[in-house]
This record gives sequence, C-alpha cells and structure tokens, in this order.
Amino acid sequence: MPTALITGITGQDGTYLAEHLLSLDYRVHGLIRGQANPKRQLIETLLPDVHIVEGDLLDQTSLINAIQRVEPDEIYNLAAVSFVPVSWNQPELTGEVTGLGVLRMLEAIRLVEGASASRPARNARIRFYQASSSEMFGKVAVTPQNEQTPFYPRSPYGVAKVYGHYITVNYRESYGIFACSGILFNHESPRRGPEFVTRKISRAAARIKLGKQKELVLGNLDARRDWGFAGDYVRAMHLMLQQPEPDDYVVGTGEAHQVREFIDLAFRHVGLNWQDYVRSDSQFSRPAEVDHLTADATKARQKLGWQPTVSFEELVQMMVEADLKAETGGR
Ligand code: NDP
Ligand code: GDR
Repeated sequence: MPTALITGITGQDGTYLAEHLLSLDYRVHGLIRGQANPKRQLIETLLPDVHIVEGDLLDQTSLINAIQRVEPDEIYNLAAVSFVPVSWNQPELTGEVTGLGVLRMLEAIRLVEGASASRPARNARIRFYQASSSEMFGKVAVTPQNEQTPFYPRSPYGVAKVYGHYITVNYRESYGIFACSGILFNHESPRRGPEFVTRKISRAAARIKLGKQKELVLGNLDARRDWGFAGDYVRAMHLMLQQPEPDDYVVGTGEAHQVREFIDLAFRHVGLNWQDYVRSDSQFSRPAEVDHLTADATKARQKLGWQPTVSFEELVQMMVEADLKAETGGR
C-alpha cells in the first residue's frame, strides 16, 4: 500500500487529492498546522480515513519529524498562502510560507534521504510534487502558456511561487530528488474558498436568488482565466509522480473566459439578470493585475494522458447548484 503525505490537506485541493488517493488504496496522511486548527474537525468528518500529522511549513523540524513518522512514498506540497490579494498585505509571510516553505520541505526530504552535494539521493524513495501556479506567467509573454513560457509574476504570491518552482527544479538537478512541479491554472469547485472570485459569484447568485443578499461587489470584470474543475486537476498531480522521470507540466483546459462570463452564466442559472445586482468597486482591484491566462497543456495530455472532464458551463452550474443547496440547509 503506497503512503502519501499531503500538506495543505484542509484546502480545496487537499481534500480532493486525499479522496483520489484513498480511492487508489493509498494510506493518506495530512499535515495540519496550529494548536487548535478549526478545520481539523472538517477533515476528521469529511475524510475519516486520513491520518493527521502536525506540522507547519514555517517550522523545519516539524517537517522532518512528519516525514520520519509517516515514511511517505509521495509528498504533495499543496500548503501555501494562496489568496493573491493577501500577498500584498502580508508579503513577508507569503514569501516565508509559499516560497521558503518549499525549500523547507525539500530540505526535510534531502536530510531524511541522506543526500548531500557529494552524495546525491541515488536510491531516493520519496517522490515530491510542488504546487506551482499559472500566476508565475503573470504579465504573459505569449498566449497560450506552456512549460517554456517565461515567468513575469505580478504579485508577491507569484514571486514566491517562482522561487518555489525553481528551488524544486534545483533540488531535482542538485540532489537527484524525484521532484515534479505542476504549473496548474485556476481550478475551482464547490469547496473553493469564498474569497476567490468564482465562489464569491456562485455563492452570491444563490443567496441573491434566495433573498439573502442584495448585491455583489467585485473588482476587475474583464480579467480572463482558464478555469477548470479541481477534481480533474488532482488526477494530474498524481499522474506526474507515476512517470519514470521527474518533470514539470502545465495543466489547464486551454479555454479562457472573462469574469463577466462566469457571472452571466451563474446568474442565468438562477434565472436572474446579473446587471441588476453586480457592480464593480476599486476596493477589489489589485495593484498589479494578471489580465489573461490560457494554458497550453499539450505535454500533460501527451505524456500523462490527462484531460479535463468538466466544461466551463458545467463547472459554473455545479458551483451554483452546490451553493443553492448549502444556503437552503442541504449541506
Ligand atoms: P487553499 O487556500 O484552499 O489551501 C491552502 C492550504 O495551505 C490550507 O490547507 C492551509 O491550511 C495551508 N497552509 C497555509 N499556511 C500553512 C503553513 N504555514 N503550514 C502548513 N500549511 C499551511 O489552496 P488550494 O487548495 O486552492 O491550492 C493548493 C495549492 O495549489 C496552493 O499551494 C496554491 O497556491 C496552489 N495553486 C492553486 C490553484 C487553484 O486554482 N486552486 C492553481 C495553482 C496553484 P490552514 O487550513 O491551516 O490555513
Ligand atoms: P487568482 O484567483 O488571483 O487567479 O488566483 P481569484 O479568484 O482570486 O481572481 C481571479 C480574477 O478575478 C478577478 N476579480 C476578483 N477576484 C477576487 N478574488 N475577488 C473579487 O471580488 C474579484 N473581482 C474580480 C481578479 O482580479 C483576478 O483577475 C487563484 C489562486 O487559487 C492562486 O493560489 C492560484 O495560484 C491561481 O488561482 C492560479
């Protein structure tokens, strides 16, 4: 039975990945931080088969301890300060967790596997996945973006992810660690945090329909993103670690849509005209915006055999339906 350790188990991707690995008969451990993390109970209820291990990406020793205790075959590093606007308010924390946290995880693997500059980890057992991001492309040089596209991050979050990406590549090349980086484009689900734009919209559409909310205030409605379903993307993470050689892969649908298209579909799904309820306010605008992201996932399709199964329209409907159910006490 293979064993996996997932950091960021309490996040959107952590729960989907844990479910996927459990369905493949993995023994799954999830790293949870904090003395009394309020999301711990959520994991114990939603994923009773996941074993909880305590640790924090800010604490090197806790990561070494976690690896020594769990003895994982695969580590998925999903933990991060992941909300882009927060990264301007807390840039140092973002750098520490989202950037240096990756180094701490890799150092923990290097130390446990006994690799050094003079002795690469030749019989390395642990396979490592780093959650890189399309935010690294930022002010894009070309469209669509693939593994060769240069990075131009536009936020402290994006800059921290670039560090995490290259330190992963560097530990692979320096120490022979089986380390992969998945450059994933935006992926959403009913479990998406309510601060992200898709969930903010699906939740508002449901609540406005039910008379619980009057309006929805957003920032830039012109931004374009390549949005897919999170449940599809965790399959790609797992596939990357099953390949004969470690490598980096872009994962996305190849289709970009404007924020206003997401709004239009969500409100139409509940029979409302969005122009009557939505307005834009600069309080939700960003100091430097990423205008347009589109994935070229040819390599993931060809080498991993990966493809998305949920269309943009189906994703919007899934999220609005889930929020309607949640708001009427169905979840
Ligand atoms: P979430 O924001 O839902 O989850 C982030 C997770 O990180 C939470 O479990 C959080 O735990 C944990 N975390 C934060 N700080 C620490 C810390 N110091 N030590 C340990 N754990 C910590 O993110 P997603 O699930 O959406 O994304 C997963 C990863 O993929 C992230 O790295 C994100 O940046 C990246 N990514 C996401 C994309 C997306 O569209 N969803 C696209 C590309 C990349 P807690 O509950 O304790 O706060
Ligand atoms: P993003 O996701 O920044 O792409 O990062 P988010 O949903 O926050 O923003 C997407 C786009 O929508 C615009 N927008 C708004 N965004 C939010 N959150 N709230 C609003 O009110 C609003 N109005 C307009 C934004 O300006 C932006 O252009 C996500 C995260 O999951 C990252 O961790 C991950 O790396 C990337 O996706 C890929």
